Amino acid sequence: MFLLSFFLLGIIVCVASADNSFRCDYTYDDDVNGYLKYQKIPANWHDARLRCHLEGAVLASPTNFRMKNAMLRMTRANVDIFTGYHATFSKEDYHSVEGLPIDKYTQWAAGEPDNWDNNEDCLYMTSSGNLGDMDCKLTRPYICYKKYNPNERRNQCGTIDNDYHYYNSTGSCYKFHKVPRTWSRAYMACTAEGGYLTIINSKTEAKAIVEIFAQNPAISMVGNFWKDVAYVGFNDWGEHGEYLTIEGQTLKEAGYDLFSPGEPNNSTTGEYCGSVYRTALLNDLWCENHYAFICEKDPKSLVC
Ligand SMILES: [Ca+2]
Ligand SMILES: [Ca+2]
Ligand SMILES: [Ca+2]
Repeated sequence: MFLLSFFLLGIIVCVASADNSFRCDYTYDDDVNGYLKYQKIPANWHDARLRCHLEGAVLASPTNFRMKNAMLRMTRANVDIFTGYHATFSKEDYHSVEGLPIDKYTQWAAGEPDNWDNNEDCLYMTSSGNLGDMDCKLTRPYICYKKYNPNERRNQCGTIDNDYHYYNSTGSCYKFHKVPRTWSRAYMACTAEGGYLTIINSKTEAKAIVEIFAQNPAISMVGNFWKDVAYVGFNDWGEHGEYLTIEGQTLKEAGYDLFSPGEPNNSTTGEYCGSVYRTALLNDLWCENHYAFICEKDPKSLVC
């Protein structure tokens, strides 16, 4: 009996971990050979696409009968959701974000598609499974989809993203993002990955930052942006002077407040966002410009 219980428990644990091998906020659905997540907070289409992408998934589209039904199982009554079908690249040429054309069995909602005011390039799906076109700037809930890949496993940082590396010296994992973003989008990217914009808590952690930069020389980054600086997790809320971490502590309270000489200088037009130089010395920076950034992640936290 004991052995049987143990065996059954083993099966349950196995199934649970298989279900959660991507992220614990996604649900495995055998019908679609992958994981789905209902994003209940409405977003405009471009933000919806980006959030799914940053979570390691894609904005889901009803590309076949099974996918449509799986999506409808998650959709609430009388709520329209955004799909990944769009014509934002070329008017009327609707494709999913994976590049698939609209399923030939698609049923349209009454009067749709009508490209009203010549301003409707994104497709929604009603809770009865019919599609319509709408303004991409409006907001709707949406679903993200991640296809199952047997070669992907969570690493010691609790994510399938192998750009996260564990540092013994700090007990944290870090990812240096070479694709530059604004501070706000950098914040979004780190959060979507289950981490946060790095908070430097000690001189030891500052040393880790120097090492991380060293592994990401300017020449390894593509694009025309300043490559000797990266956004991290502090900000002064558009005031000037009192910097707080994204957890609300002063830099001193957080454990590290060494600015580069002459910084913070609130350079012309205003610098309100936190960054760090290759030296690990801090700097204030223009929030709206695009720079590299460093995410930090607690290895014990699974991506949720
Ligand atoms: Ca319409
Ligand atoms: Ca830290
Ligand atoms: Ca500055």
